[in-house]
Formats: sequence, C-alpha cells, structure tokens
Amino acid sequence: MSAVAYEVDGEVAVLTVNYPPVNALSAAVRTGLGEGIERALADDAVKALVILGGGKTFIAGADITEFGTDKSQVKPALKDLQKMLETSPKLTIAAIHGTALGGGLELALTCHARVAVASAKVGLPEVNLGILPGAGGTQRLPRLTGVDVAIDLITSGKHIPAAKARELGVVDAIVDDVRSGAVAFARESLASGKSFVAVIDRNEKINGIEPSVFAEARKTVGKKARGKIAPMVIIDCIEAACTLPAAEGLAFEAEKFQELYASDQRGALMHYFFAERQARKIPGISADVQPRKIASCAIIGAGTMGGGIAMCFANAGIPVTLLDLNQEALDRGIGVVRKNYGISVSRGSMSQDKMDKALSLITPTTSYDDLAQCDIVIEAALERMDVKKEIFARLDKLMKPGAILATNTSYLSIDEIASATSRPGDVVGCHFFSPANVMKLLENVRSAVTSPETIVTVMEMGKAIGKVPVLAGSTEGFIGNRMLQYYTGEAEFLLEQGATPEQIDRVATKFGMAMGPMSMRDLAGMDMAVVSRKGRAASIPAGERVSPIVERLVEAGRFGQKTNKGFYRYEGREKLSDPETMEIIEGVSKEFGITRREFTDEEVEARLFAPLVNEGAKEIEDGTAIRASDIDVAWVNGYGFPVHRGGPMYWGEKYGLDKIYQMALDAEKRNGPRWGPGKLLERLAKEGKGWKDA
Ligand code: TC6
Repeated sequence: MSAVAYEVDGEVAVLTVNYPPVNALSAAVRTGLGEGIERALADDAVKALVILGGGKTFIAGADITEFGTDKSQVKPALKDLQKMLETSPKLTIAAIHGTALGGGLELALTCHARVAVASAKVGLPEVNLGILPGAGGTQRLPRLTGVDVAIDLITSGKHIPAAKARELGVVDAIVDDVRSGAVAFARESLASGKSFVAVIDRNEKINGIEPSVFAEARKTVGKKARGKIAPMVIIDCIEAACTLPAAEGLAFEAEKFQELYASDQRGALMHYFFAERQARKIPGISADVQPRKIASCAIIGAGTMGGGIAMCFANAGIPVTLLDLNQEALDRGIGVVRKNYGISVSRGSMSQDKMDKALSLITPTTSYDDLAQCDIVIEAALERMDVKKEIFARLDKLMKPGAILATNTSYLSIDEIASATSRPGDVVGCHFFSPANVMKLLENVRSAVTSPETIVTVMEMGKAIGKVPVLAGSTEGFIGNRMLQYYTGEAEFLLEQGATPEQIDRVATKFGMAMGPMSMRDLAGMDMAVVSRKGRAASIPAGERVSPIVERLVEAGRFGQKTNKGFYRYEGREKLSDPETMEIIEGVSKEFGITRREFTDEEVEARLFAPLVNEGAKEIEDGTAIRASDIDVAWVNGYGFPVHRGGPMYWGEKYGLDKIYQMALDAEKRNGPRWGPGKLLERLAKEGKGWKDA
C-alpha cells in the first residue's frame, strides 16, 4: 500500500501522507508524493492539489532513521518534489496540523500557499541535529519573515504556533478543519483567480540588508551556541540568501548542508536525539502496563527545591498543594515562586495571564491532611534519612490508596526510604535539579521493589511536565551525582599537580560545559561541599585520597561567591584570579610532596572527562543505568554537558575506551581503588568494542 493516499474532491486532488509515527519524508513517502503529484498534474479535471498528513501530524521532517542509508538516495529526492510543487501550473497547497518541521516545512514552503489549524506548530529544528534546513529553508524562510526573525527561528530551532506563523507570513490562512479548510481555500483561490508568487521569487524582505545585521547576529548567536557550529553556518546561509541570486543561494546552502552533515557534531546530536527517546523505554516492563493518572500533586517542603518543583506542575496545568509546617517558611517559599514568575513576565517569556493561572494552581498549606487525596506526593525536605523515613511512615498512613510516594533525594537509598512504608511498590525517587523550574532532567530512581506501574507513571509524568526523564537504580548518588564526584575530584587533583583554576575552567567551558568545575564550586558554595563530603566520608574506602583544597579554602573563609571569594575573587559580577588561592593550592602540593608541572589543555580535558566515563561504565555494570545513552541524557540535561558532544559516554567512546581504561588504571594508582576500571570497561577496552556491546 502506498504511504500517500490519493483522492479527488471535485477540482481538488488531496494527497494524504500516512506514515506513522510522524509522517517523516521516508523513501516510501517521497515515492508516494511523487506519484500523487504527477497524477494530479496529468489529470485535466484537477485544478489544485492539497498535501496533508494523516493521523496526528503533518510531515515532521526528513526521516532521520534513513540518514546515511541507501533509502535516503531513493528518487524522487525532496528537492525533486519541491521543484514539482513550486513550478506546478496547478495551485499547490500545504494543509498543516500537528507539526510541520524541517523538511516538512521546507516542502510546504515550496507550495503556493499554506493553511494551518490553530493548534498547529511549524519550525526548522535541524540545528538541533547539527545540520541546517538544506532543502531551501535558509533561503525561503527569510523571504517570508524577514532576516532577523529567520535567524532567530532557524538558529534556535524553535517551533512557533500557527497564529504566530500567520502573523509572520509563513502561513496564509488559519482554518478550522485541516482537510475541508484547505480544500475550501483551494476552491476560493481558484474562483477568485488569485495568483501566488513562489516564495523563492519574493525578494522584498531580503533586499538591502546591511552586513552589520549579520555581524550582530554572529555575536549574539555565537554566545549562545557555546561551540556549536551549525548556528553560525546557518547565518552564513541566510546572508547568502540576501546577497546571491536565488539559484546560487540554494547551491551555497546545499554545500554547507553537506559540510555539516559530515561533521562530528551532527553524529553527536543525532545520537542525543535518539538517546532521549530511548531513555523512556524501560526493558522488562510490558507495554500493557498503564501509567496512573497524575491530575494533582503534593509537595513537602517549600524551600528552593519544593517551590521550583511546584512551578513545574503548575506550568503544566496540574494543581499543586505545597506544604511546609512553618507558616513563615511557606510564605517565603510562595514569595520566591511569585518572584521567579515575575522575572519570566518581565523578560517577556511568560504572559501575566499565564503567571496568574500558574499561581492560582498552587495552594499553600501547613496541614498534612490537605495532601491525602493527591495523586502523587513529592517530598523535598531535609536530606537526612531519619527525617525522610519519618515523613514516609506518615505519608503511608495518610495518602489515598494508589498515590505515588516520591522523594526528591539526591543520593539517599530509595529502598531504605520505602522500607518505612507498607507500600514500597508505590515509592520512587523523583530527583529534580536546581533550579527545578529550569533544569530539564528528571532522574527517576527505582528501588528493588518499585512497581512497574509506578515507574511508567513517573516516566510519563516527566514528559507531561516538560522534563526529560531518565530512570536510575538506587546506588549512592544515582546516575549523575555519583559520577560528578569524580569530575570535581579529578579537577582538584589536577590543581594539586600544577593546573590552575583558570586553566581548568577555560578548558571545560571551551569543551562546551555551561560552567567550569571551579566556578561551579564557587557558585554552589564550598561550605556546602565540605558538609556533604563529611557526610559521605564513611563510604570512602581506606587508602583513597581526597584532595583537601576545598577544606583549606573554606578554612581561609573562601566559601565561594557568597563571601566574594572562593577559587576566585569577586568584585560585583566580575570574577578575578586571586594569588591567595594559588598559595593555598601550592601549599597543599607541597604538603603532600607533589611536584607541580605544566599541563596541556588536551591533558586537562582528557583528565577531567575520562573519570566520568569510567564511573558511568560501572553504573551500567551494576544496573544503576540501563544503558550508556541514558547517562548521556542525564548529563546533558542535569549537568550542562554540551549536547553537541553527545554526552560523556558518547564522547568517551569517540575518545577511545582503551585510553579511558588506561587512564583509570593510572588514576587508581594515584588516588585509590574506586578510581580504577570496572570489569565492563576492561572487557570493552580489551576487545575493542563499544557501548552497544555492553
Ligand atoms: C530534516 O528535516 C532535514 C531536512 C534537510 C533536507 C534534507 N524521522 O519525539 P517523539 C520518531 S531533519 C524519523 O517521542 P512527540 C521518534 O524517534 C528532521 N523518526 O514524539 C519516535 O520514535 P520511537 C527535522 C522520527 O509526539 C517517534 O517518532 N525534524 C522523526 O513527543 C515519536 O517521537 C525534526 O528534527 C523523524 N524526523 O514529538 C523533528 N521525528 O517511538 C524531530 C520523530 O520509535 N521530531 N521520530 O521512539 C520531533 O521534534 C518530535 O518527534 C515531534 C513529535 C515534535 C515531531
């Protein structure tokens, strides 16, 4: 059966793409569309043709699963279809519902007109895959929207709603019903004799653009891109649209597309795209297991974390009851939530209306009784096992049957917390990252007895509240924080051996990390690190080294940004090097008889990230992480790991698991047993294999 259905409705041929899940432009779809367009053009009774998507959506882009395969070479190519549509003597109309993305929108841009239902969204998100809209997107979109808007849309990959698309001229009309609306639009256009100019021939909005527009864009976009190459190349293409004749602009774009397609970043970003979707699939849980409904949520603790979590649910339209036992703390918590929403409104990223609606969904309370009927309760109280167990014993008695009992702990055992209840199958970790209303990662943590239904529910819930959920097992620190200690730990060992805070941070940010490890410590507060390290001291085996640099800085009153000095000295927002820090670091080197030496940036980079990979491999080995790509998803969304590097495990495999293994052996000698390689890494390194063989 063809992937494209062909029907004739009076004078209008209707081509419906039926290729679930997202009607991507696979070989089958391109073949079906090619045949359908030819048939419509050959039929004298047909005067116009409409292209629409069957099921949930219009065409969501090129078929990424066919990239690099023989199928991607099957004719007609997308460009052949576009040529047929753009030069068709009969009227061609794209009828959009769901999403028209990437190649899907580019196909629509070669139709003579586009109509959309109000709920539809359009966008050119190729940048998120490390490529650019290589089917004319960078040449046609600016001709409709103007240059500034096109730069914003294509370099960010954002999806815009139909009303906005209409305002920008991307869509010609909003219709109530996608099919009948498009057919009616076609009939009216035929009846009125209205003529449409092909988008590629419209030059009013791209004429006379000053070069300074692109120079400015390169500055702004460059800052956000943090090492990603595609956004910058996209600006080059849009500039070409404004400076070259159309055919040459299209050729320039095609050449740049090929360059990006061949880049390592494209490989990494496509890995990440599939990794994020794979992370939602939990082996061993049957597809018959249905999630429970989460229509209300309770949160215990109105501190920074609890307030942030409340915002996530309220933003998704789910009512939240926020509990704190102390009225003053509750008022303060709600005040912070209100202030955070206020900032979003003042920045224009949220409307006042939306803020009011979100706030109205958050009900503060000091009474546990108000929580009983909620579908999920998330505890975000003090990070102490005795406190958590007491709360969970209470929740066990209080909450309605079937409620999910979740804890936001960042490292405590879910099994032990669950043991305080009579329904351990309903107990799970929902570890949000600070600030919870901003950070995308939701690390869901199962105990040995968390029920499949509970797991499926929190994974679905994560997606519903706009998070990227990853499932972890309950070992200390779960996936992310368990690895983090080796990253920050190695950074401190590098300091002892001769690197400087400035060099380490520079290498990390050049690599693409949102922030270097030393600046991160200063931001989080080193006094906190000292407390947490004391708490974990018992789990550190004898003979293992922990650098005392952080403790020494704290002893010298250098807590971080809050005391205006930590690894750096701060004057207002300015971060400055401080010789006193170096004296402290050099003092530690001397005390431990470590000869300081210079490090190349390459050495620092490898030393910083290799321990993450080593610990990640151990997490796969002991079941804390289901697969290597889940670790990548966690690190990209929770720890600022650059997505265009694919995540630490992807990076590690590219760098060489054999080298990571050798580095772990060296680290074991220097720092102690926990730094050594596990069995899995050893096997993969010795057999020359990768994570898929784990
Ligand atoms: C392009 O067009 C380049 C053009 C240049 C010229 C050549 N192909 O995200 P979901 C699968 S590049 C193949 O969970 P949602 C996805 O893997 C492309 N498969 O659903 C998943 O499969 P699974 C530009 C695709 O409802 C399933 O669909 N376009 C594609 O939350 C459901 O996905 C994009 O970058 C695809 N293009 O969101 C759009 N897209 O079930 C990328 C999705 O086996 N896609 N799948 O795991 C999206 O942003 C979202 O998928 C969505 C639907 C908004 C379309």
